[in-house]
Amino acid sequence: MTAKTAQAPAANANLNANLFAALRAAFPADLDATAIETADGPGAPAFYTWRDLDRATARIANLLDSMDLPAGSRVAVQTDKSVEALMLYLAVLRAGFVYLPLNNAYQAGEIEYFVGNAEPAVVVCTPKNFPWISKIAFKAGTRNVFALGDDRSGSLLQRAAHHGDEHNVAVRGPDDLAAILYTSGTTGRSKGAMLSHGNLLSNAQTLKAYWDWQPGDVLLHALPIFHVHGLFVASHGALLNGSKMIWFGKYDPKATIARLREATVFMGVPTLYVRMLAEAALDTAACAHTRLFISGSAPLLKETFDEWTQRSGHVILERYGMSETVMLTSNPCRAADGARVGGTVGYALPGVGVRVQGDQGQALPAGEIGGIEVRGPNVFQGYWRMPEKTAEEFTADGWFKTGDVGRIEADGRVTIVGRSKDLIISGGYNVYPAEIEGLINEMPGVAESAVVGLPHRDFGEGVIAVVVPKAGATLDGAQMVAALKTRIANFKVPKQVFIVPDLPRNAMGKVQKNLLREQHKGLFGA
Ligand code: MLC
Ligand code: AMP
Repeated sequence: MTAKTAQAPAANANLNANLFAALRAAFPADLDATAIETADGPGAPAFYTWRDLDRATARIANLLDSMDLPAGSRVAVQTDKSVEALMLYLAVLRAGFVYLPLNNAYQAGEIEYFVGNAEPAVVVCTPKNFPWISKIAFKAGTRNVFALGDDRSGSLLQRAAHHGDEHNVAVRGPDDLAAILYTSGTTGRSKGAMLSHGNLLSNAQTLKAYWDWQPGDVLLHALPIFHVHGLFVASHGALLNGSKMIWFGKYDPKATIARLREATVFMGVPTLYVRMLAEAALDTAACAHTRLFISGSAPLLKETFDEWTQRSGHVILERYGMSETVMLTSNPCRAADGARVGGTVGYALPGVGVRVQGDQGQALPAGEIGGIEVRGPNVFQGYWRMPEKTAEEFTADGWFKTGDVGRIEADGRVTIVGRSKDLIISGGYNVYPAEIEGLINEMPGVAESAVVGLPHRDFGEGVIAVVVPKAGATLDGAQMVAALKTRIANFKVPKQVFIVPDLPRNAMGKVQKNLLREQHKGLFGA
């Protein structure tokens, strides 16, 4: 990490690898044009100009600078989605600190872990959650806790208003940290994936070119901004192109379809597409203005891909990425680069290496299935304060093991066929069975449990738990669900709990989760 140099000498501006400097340089010449128009939430429609983005991020960056934080300080943020929350992210980059976004579904136990592990110098939360989050933060040694509501309320903006609206972007090198994204592991607690300014900027620039961002493009932004897809892929894409965003605080399929008539680019997890397809209003006329529909974060079912083609007249571009690497592969955007093929995630992005290795780490021929490994300027700097975990996830020759399983055809096209990591992806959010099983196993009367994902019409996969009571104990599945809701983010909570006398095991004593998935596969009607 470079020393704190918030006041960059103007002569060095071109040498600054700070991501914000590149985003700011892409603002259009007309700073009074609309950068973001809100489509829902308090005060909608609200219009934010590029000048508003510049000034508000300057004020917040000046506030951060005024606190004399050590270089590399983390700013942990759990707020609702709002334009001001995006400004806060940009301001943290601008001031050269490290942004740590937290899903707003996380409960106290989860927040306690993240704050304890990352030791942020600053925590920002909603006014509603301030009483309990500030307690957790102060206990962990964080001295600065601010509130930010989705209606511009809270101490963050009040304090920032006392600061100037000009700010020299902090000079940062490409390897300096820009963000930490917590991502769970198959064993143990969540790990913080450290992403640098260079990781994020190189990926954003690659996607700008590969997805053929055009002058006049307008992005409909309907994803949460706590994860890679909404925060980086979508926001950076629009900002780096100087493109306007139509901004939804909450996803609503009807309202989204109505606003597609003004948007040229849309990005969503598969559930967003499934929900739009359930609306009669989704037709070729509604989609006529949009040039590019992108899907990722979870597998897009072939039937969703086909139905979308038929109903909208557009072929979805599916791409593949992860928190540790941002985007890795993509189906082509331009017809000249090839066809978009449903069920595949396309080709390695320019500058990104993707290979498939066998169990013994041997190279596999085209078409054979193995572990997907990647390298490139987009691959993260390691897990926060976990050098051993980081080392485990890289091969001796420097490739990152994604934990995804797939194959690469002779022409380079990648298909994901499964995961070696025990991971469920529900509505685009990751759920690690080990975390949920750990909590269930601690409950009174529980002998053991297995958490699996089942095909789910809406979420792709839906979480269930199969639980064995201790001898003589009586368990109530509904009560267990209610108890879990107070402890973990709601999307991780099993939709149903089955109480059984024992779990199926193989000869080695390992729980046969595939049998549980088979037994319950029709539960969610998929
Ligand atoms: C909400 N619920 C979910 C859920 N989301 N259940 C399972 N899986 C989910 N993803 C449940 C809640 O627990 C709640 O149940 C009920 O649905 C209503 O909650 P809600 O918050 O009102 O739901 P809704 O707004 O409808 O949210 C659904 C959604 C949301 C699909 C819009 O999940 C979403 O925005 N997903 C996108 C995730 C995303 O951005 N992923 C990108 C990760 S980045 P109850 O019982 O509690 O009332 C990444 C890398 C990459 O993966 O490649 O991009
Ligand atoms: P996260 O850790 O939340 O960033 O999730 C990353 C994981 O999401 C990847 O390792 C994949 O398992 C999965 N993923 C992302 N995009 C796709 C896709 N297009 N198809 C299948 N899985 C995907």
